[in-house]
Amino acid sequence: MAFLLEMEDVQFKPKAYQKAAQTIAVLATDIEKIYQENKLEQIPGVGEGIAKKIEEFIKTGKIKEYEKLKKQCPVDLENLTAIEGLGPKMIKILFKKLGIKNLNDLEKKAQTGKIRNLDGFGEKTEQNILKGIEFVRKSKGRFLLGFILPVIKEIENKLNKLKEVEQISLAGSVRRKKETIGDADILIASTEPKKIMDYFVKMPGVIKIWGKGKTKSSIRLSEGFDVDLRVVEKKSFGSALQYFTGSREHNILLRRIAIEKKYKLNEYGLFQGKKCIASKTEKDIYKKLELDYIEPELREANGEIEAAKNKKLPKLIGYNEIQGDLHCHTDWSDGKESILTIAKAAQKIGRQYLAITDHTGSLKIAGGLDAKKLLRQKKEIEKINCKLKGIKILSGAEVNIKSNGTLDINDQTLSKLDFVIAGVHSHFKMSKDEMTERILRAMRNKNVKVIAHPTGRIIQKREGYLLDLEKIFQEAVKTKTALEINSWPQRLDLNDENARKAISAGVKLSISTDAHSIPHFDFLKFGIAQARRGWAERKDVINCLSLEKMMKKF
Ligand code: DGT
Ligand code: CA
Ligand code: CA
Repeated sequence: MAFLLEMEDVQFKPKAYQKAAQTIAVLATDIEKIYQENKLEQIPGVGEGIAKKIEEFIKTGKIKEYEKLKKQCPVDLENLTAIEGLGPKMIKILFKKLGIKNLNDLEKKAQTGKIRNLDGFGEKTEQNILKGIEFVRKSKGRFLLGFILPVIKEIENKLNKLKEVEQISLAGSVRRKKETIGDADILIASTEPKKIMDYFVKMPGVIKIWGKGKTKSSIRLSEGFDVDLRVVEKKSFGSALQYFTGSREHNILLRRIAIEKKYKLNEYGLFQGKKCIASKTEKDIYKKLELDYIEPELREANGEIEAAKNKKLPKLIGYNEIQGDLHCHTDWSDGKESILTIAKAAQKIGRQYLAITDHTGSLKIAGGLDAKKLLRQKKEIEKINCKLKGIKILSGAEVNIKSNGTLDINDQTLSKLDFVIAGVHSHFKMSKDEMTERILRAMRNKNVKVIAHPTGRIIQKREGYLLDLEKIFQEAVKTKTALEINSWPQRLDLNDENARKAISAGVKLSISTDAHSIPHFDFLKFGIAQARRGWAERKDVINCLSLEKMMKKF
């Protein structure tokens, strides 16, 4: 509705629908239940008008106004709006002037140079559209780990309650914690596979059964992704887990090592002739191959087998080693909760410290703070620190790096804050040299302790800006600026590969959540997973340190 109304140039309503949609999407309770209790209008952002629409949808499965609007502009909104920089108003112009309804139409018109002549488009926009199409196509069919993991964990829990299940584990790319997932894989050990498969294919949420057998079944969930389930005997659980965790490339290298030793390795075990010499646990298998145990996050055929052979594997940072969070927002800018509320939540999950880093001045949509407000916030934080025990709240800011590399808050103010991070939030399309210079300059500001989401990429949405990362790493070491691994499932920036390069250049990382509300603290595990995939150890991460040590070093 928001998109369609915006196309019709309706004022205010699109924003209202968008806000309501965002709230509804993350409701903990089923909206039908809320409707039955007559409490729709208690949902934040849902007024009388939108409540009526929700009621209409629950009763009839349709919304008349939506159908009507859709007829006026029958385009594939979902895919067209997925293209970075293409908003509803532009999509309407493309439809009215060129009859573009979907990605294929769009591609054809862009390739033949038809778009550049439209008012307000130009050749550059046309090029960007073509890039955007390619990007959307490439990411099709894969899903964010952050989207899959909660759903698949719930299924794992349900299956685990069946009495026939002796052992269970997630496998495949979900277990390796890749940022995007093709399908989810689950492995079970049991002597009664049939009962498990019967249950699996009939679970609520299953919309398609691709196959059902004794050892393997495959389904699609209403969320749109597929789940493969394999059931094996307990005695080969370890070898099956190793096999189905992958990656394929890692397995190929591992089998090669087995062959060198005159063994045979498959999902049933490691064999010497006909004799099985390891199969119960993964550890047994790696050990018999004279390798140190390799954590799933490292199994990408990126040198981990060589390192395991030479006892040179990193001792990966653990999922419980982060002491403090160095990036979060409150209702002073675009966050949801007050400082006190979010601070208490951080304390409850065991954080020793939390930096409040609200947006600043020039980021108007995010309700950015100016210098005066920042200092007022600092005072407020001092008061809160007196009230709270066991956690220290740091006053900070997420300042904007302007296109010339200066910051949008003066140095004098910044020097009064405890912890300043800086990020690029505008003018993404600069040349590589300019963008690199821009960030280098920000790092040279001695108040800046961390560069937030350093490459600016959004998974499946936009590529990072052009950047000479080598130079960024060198300057980060020189100026003692940490680089962030932002834990948002769509960001995970730095990514695994860049984190690994950064670490080997001697750069320190900050793994933080960028929480805009309390549930976002849960994202931390995705940031840590990405760091582990980047071979990060505890010592590489500044917020594994106690507050005193961290502040002394940075
Ligand atoms: P995905 O689903 O695209 O995110 O990636 P994976 O790694 O989960 O791949 P998937 O689901 O096709 O298979 C899960 C694992 O099972 C894979 O990592 C390795 C193993 N595997 C599956 N099929 C084969 C195969 O044909 N050959 C080998 N060597 N391994 C396989
Ligand atoms: Ca998979
Ligand atoms: Ca699979």
